[in-house]
Amino acid sequence: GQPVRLVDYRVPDFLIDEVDLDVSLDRTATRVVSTLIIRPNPAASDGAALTLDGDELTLVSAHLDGAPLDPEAFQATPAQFVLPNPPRGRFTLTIETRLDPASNTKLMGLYRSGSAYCTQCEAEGFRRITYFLDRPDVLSTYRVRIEADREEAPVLLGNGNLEGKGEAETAGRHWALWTDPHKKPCYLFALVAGDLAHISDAFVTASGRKVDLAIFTEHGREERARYAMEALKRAMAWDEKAYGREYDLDVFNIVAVSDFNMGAMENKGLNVFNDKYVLASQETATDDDYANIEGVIAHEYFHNWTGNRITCRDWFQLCLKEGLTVFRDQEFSADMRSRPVKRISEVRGLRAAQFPEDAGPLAHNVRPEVYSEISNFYTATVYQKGAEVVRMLKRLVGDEAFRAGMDAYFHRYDGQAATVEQFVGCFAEVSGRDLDRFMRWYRQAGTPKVTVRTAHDPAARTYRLEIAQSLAPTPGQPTKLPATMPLALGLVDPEGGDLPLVSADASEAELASGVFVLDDAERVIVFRDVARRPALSFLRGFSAPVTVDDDLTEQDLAVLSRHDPDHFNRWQALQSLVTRVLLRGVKAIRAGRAPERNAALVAAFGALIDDARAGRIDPAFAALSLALPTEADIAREIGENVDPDAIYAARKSLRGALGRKHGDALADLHDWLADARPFSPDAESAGRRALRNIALALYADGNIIDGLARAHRQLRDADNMTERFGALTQIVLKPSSAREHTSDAFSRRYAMEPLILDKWFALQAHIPERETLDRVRGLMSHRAFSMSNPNRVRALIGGFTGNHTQFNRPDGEGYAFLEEIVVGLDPTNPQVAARLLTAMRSWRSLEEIRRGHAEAMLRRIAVLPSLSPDVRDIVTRSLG
Ligand code: B3K
Ligand code: ZN
Repeated sequence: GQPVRLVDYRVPDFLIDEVDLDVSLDRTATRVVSTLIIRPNPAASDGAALTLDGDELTLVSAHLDGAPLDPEAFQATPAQFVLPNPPRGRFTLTIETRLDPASNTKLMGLYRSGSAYCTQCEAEGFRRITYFLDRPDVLSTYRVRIEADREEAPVLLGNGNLEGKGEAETAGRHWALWTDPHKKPCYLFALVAGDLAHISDAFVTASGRKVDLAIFTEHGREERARYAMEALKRAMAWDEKAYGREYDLDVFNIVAVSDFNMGAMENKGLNVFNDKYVLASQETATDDDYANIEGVIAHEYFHNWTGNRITCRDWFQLCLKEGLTVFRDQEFSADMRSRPVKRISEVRGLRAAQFPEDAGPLAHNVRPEVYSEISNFYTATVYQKGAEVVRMLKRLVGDEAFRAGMDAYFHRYDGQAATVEQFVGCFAEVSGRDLDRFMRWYRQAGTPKVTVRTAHDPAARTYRLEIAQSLAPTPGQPTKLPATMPLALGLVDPEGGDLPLVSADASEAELASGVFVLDDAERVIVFRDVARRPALSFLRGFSAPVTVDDDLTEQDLAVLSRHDPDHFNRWQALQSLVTRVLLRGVKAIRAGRAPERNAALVAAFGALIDDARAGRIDPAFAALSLALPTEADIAREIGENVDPDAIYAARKSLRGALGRKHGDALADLHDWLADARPFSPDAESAGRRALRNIALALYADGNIIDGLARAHRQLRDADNMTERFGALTQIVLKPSSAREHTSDAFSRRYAMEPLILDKWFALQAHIPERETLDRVRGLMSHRAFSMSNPNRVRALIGGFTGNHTQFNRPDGEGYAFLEEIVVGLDPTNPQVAARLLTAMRSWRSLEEIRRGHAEAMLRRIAVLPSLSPDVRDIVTRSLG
C-alpha cells in the first residue's frame, strides 16, 4: 500500500455514533446488514465526502435514511464506499454486504476456524466485514444481532452483554442479540459462532459487580482451560490492586480457536485466543506453556483498560496500548512468580527478538512515523521495547508518581483515543519532571550503546565513572540525540556486599536509590570513601534497553557472578564471562586453532552447580545461569562477518567441556531433582524441572552415551510434558541409532494433539545437521502438517529459520527454501508470510558468501510482480 505518515494525521470528517449490525451467518454466503448513525465531526471542516473503507467486499444494497440510494448518488468498489454529497446533519446509512467466510484464508475479518465462525479485526479487518471508517479514533456503541443455523452454531457470542435470543424465522436457525454500552473503535469488534464447549466461573469485583466468566473451546478440550481461568481471576484481582482498575461488563468471554495469525485479541468482553495460549494440562503442556498462558491471558485482560477504555488515536500510537500492556503483564507475572527470574527471561527475549530488529534494516521507532502495511508493525520494538520504555518511565519518576500518572491518564482519557504525548504528559505533570529528552525513546530507532570507564584511586579513595551514550544511525535517521535513561548501579566489594554510595556528583535521591539519570551524552560520577577497588555492577535489573561497553575484568565478572546482590546482574555477569570466552573461541576456530580451556569459567559453573545442589540458590535462577548464550546471541555480539558454523563449533566445544568436567555433579543434580511430589505447574516446581532439564542437557553434551541413557529414562518416567519434552529434545538433537524410533513413537503417541506436534515439528527443524532441510521438506507432507494453519507453519518453518547453522547454510539452500514458502503462502496468508520473511532481518551481518545468497534471495522476491503489500513492505525495507 501507499505509505501513511504520522504528520498527515487529520481528525475524521465524520463520526459514527451507533452501529447496528445484523449478521446472518452462512459458510459461503454470510449476509451483513450494517446500519450506521453518522454525523459530521464538529472538529473537522465541513463539506467533505464520506469515504468508508472496504477490503474485498461485495455490496448488495445501500439505503440512506431508510430509502434506497440512487446508484448515481454513491460509488462502491471492493475497497471503498463513497457518498460524495452526504447530508449536512445526522443521517442513517444502511449497507448490506455479502461475505464468504469459508474462503477467507487471510484470517482477517470473518473466517472459519475448524467448524466455528470467528473474527479478527485489528488492525484493519473490520473493513473486510462491512464498509466503515476503519480507524481507531472513530468510537461507537454497537448492537449486534447474530443469526445462524442452530445445529451448526448453538453458541452465538458478541461483545458486551447478551440482550436476548430466540428462534429465527427460517426453520432451524436462531439468533442472539448483543449490545456493548462502551464506545469502541471497530478493531475491537468480534463475533464467534459455533458448536463449542465451555467452562464457567465468576469473579466479584472490588465494588461488588458479579462478572460471569466463560472460556469456550473445542468439545473435549474444555477441562484444559482451567489453568487459564485461574490465571484470568488472578489478573482481574491484580489489576484492581495494582492499578485500581475494575472490569466493566457483566460477562467476560474467552474463545480458543486453532487458526489464528497472532497470540490473542482483546475484543471488548470477548477475547479470542490462539488455543496454544489457553489449553494446558499436565500431560500436554510444558511449564513455558503455562507461563505463557498466564501472561497472555493477563495481557488481553489488561487491555480492557489500556487499549479498550483508552484506545489509540491512530496506528502510529500502537505502543501506547501494546508497550504499556506488555509492561503490565510482565509486572503481573513478576508478582505471581519470581521477579528476578522473570526479568532475566524478559531481557533474554528482548535481546533475541528486539535487538536484531533495531540493528538491521527493519529498525523502526517504538512510535513509528510511517508505514505502508500496519500489520508489519506488531513488532518486538513496539511491544517489548515499548514495555521497556514504560519501565524506565517508572524508574525515573518513582513508584508513587508512576501510579499517580497512571491514575491521571485513566481519569483524563477514559473513553478517548489518545497519543503517546498525552500519556507521557501525565507523568511529566505529576512528577514535575521535564520528559522531553525521554520522548526520544519513542522517536529514535536503534539500541543505544552505553560506555562506562572506571578508575580507582587508592590514595584518594575515589572511584571514578565516566559514562557516555551513543546511538548509531538507522534507516532514515542519520543523526541521533541523547535520551534520558535511568542507570541502576552498585559498587560491589570483592568480599561481597554493596559499598555505600557517596558522591558530590549525584543527587541525594540518586545516591539513596542507586538509580542515576543520564540525560546528556556524557556524565562523570566520582564516588568517595572507596578504599578497595570494587566490581562495578552496572545497569542493574537491566534498567535501560541498551548495550553496555564496560572495562570490567574477568575477575570482576567472577566476583559479580557470585556476590552481586542484584540477581539480574549476577546472571548477567556469568553470561558476560561465557560470552567473552565464546567470542575468543569463535576467533580461534576461524583461525584454525582449538578454542581455549578457561579454568575460571569451569570453576564458576562448578560453584553454580554446587549451589544449586545444596539448595543455596533458586532452581529457576540456576537453570537460567547454566544456559549458555544462544548461537544468535553470539552472532549479535560479533555483529559483522558472522560465520554460524564457527559459532556452533565454539559453543559445542564449551558445552562438551563443561559437561565432561562437571559430569558427576550434573548427574547427581539430575537424580536429586527427580520429583516424587504430585505435579503442580507453579513457578517453584517449574524451576526444579527447568534445572533438571538443563542438567540433563549439559550432562549429555559431555557424556553422550550415558547422557542419552539418562534421557531415555527421563522420557519413560516423566509424568509431565516439560520433562518428557526435555528428554526428547536431547534424544532428537543428538545423533543416535534410537533417535528416529523414539521420535516417531512420540509423534504417534500424540497424533491427536496438534499443539504437542507443533513442539515436535519445531524440534525436528532444530536439528543441527545438514540433513535437516530435507527432513523439514519431508515433514511438510506429514498428515498433521498444514500450510493453512499458522501454528503449524510457525512451528516447522519458523522453527527452521531459528536453526542457526542450517537456515544459514553456506550454499544458500536454507534461504531458497524460505523463499519458496513465503512466495507460496503469500497469496493465501500474507500476514504470516511477511512475518516468516523477517527471519532475513540480520542478513547484512553474515559473512560474504551467505550474505550474497541472502541478498540474491531477497532480490528474487522483490522483482515478483504480484506480492501482497505485507511481503512487499518487508522485502523492500530488508533491502533498503
Ligand atoms: N492486539 C492484538 C494484536 C492483533 C494484531 C493483528 N494484526 C494482540 C495483542 O497484542 O494483545
Ligand atoms: Zn496487546
